[in-house]
Amino acid sequence: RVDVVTFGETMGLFMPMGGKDIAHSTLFEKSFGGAESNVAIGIARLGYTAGWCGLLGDDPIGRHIGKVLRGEGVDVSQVRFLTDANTGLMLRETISGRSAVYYYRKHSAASLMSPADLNEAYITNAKILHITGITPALSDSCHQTVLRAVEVAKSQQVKVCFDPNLRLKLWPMNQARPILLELAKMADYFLPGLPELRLLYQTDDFAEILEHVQALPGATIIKGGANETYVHECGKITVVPHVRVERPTDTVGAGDGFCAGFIVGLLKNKSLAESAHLGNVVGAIAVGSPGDWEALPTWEKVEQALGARNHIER
Ligand code: KDG
Repeated sequence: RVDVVTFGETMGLFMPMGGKDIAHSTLFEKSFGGAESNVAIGIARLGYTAGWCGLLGDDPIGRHIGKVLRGEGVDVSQVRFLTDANTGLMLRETISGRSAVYYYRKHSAASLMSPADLNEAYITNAKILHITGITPALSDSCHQTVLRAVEVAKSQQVKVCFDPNLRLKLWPMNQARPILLELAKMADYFLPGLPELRLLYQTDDFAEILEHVQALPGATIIKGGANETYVHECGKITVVPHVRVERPTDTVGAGDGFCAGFIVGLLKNKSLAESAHLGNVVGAIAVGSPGDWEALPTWEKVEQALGARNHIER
């Protein structure tokens, strides 16, 4: 049994080296990424157990992903490797601080996931199920898998964390909106960014956004406000200050770092505001190197950042 179960698509990631664009680079750094496996790695590094479930292609990238996740301490006992579908890929370039992602993931192994792939006891034995809005965008069977996983979790009081992770390159807003809003209503902890809420509720008016959030049955933690994180629980809003990062290297994965830190806060029985602060600390450390998950901290690093432990160089 693991503390946290999550599932979704993890893809090979190729990034041009030396600050070049994809078209002109001849050298690429190879990694991999997937919002849910990034969160699982983050949780494992912080000292808790996380299981990532998903389908990978039985190909060099898929096998590499499986090995590295296992090496990071993520439980991959529920992962299956398909011989008749490939692991998805993505390319990412960052030019003048702006990233652009190109997906090669249609009909990937992960998109074939269906409710039959879920080990329901694995979910009900966990404390938290973490899902994202990327998975329902992949295929109808993936959407059904997310709904079934939530239903299974809720039947046994397993808490559900939901990060909408809106990806407009995967589906148009009018298709995404009803599905993401339905999942937001089912979640115990809804973890959107402010720009996502503007698009979901079709308003830039912050007061109006808060009204929508207050109507949700669970708690909402709004990451990425102008300078702060907003925590809504039972009608009460708490403001948690951001953790400043002077020069981020790669901001992709910051939200996943936030989720990992926040979930670990919950597992440590911290308050929602304290958990959100932990999320901010982990997210701020996560942006320190290229790649989605490589810079995610250990608990020791978090303690250093919180000033609770000194860094001894040698
Ligand atoms: O949050 C980072 C993710 O966006 C990245 O790992 C890729 O999962 C991914 C996706 O579908 O965009």
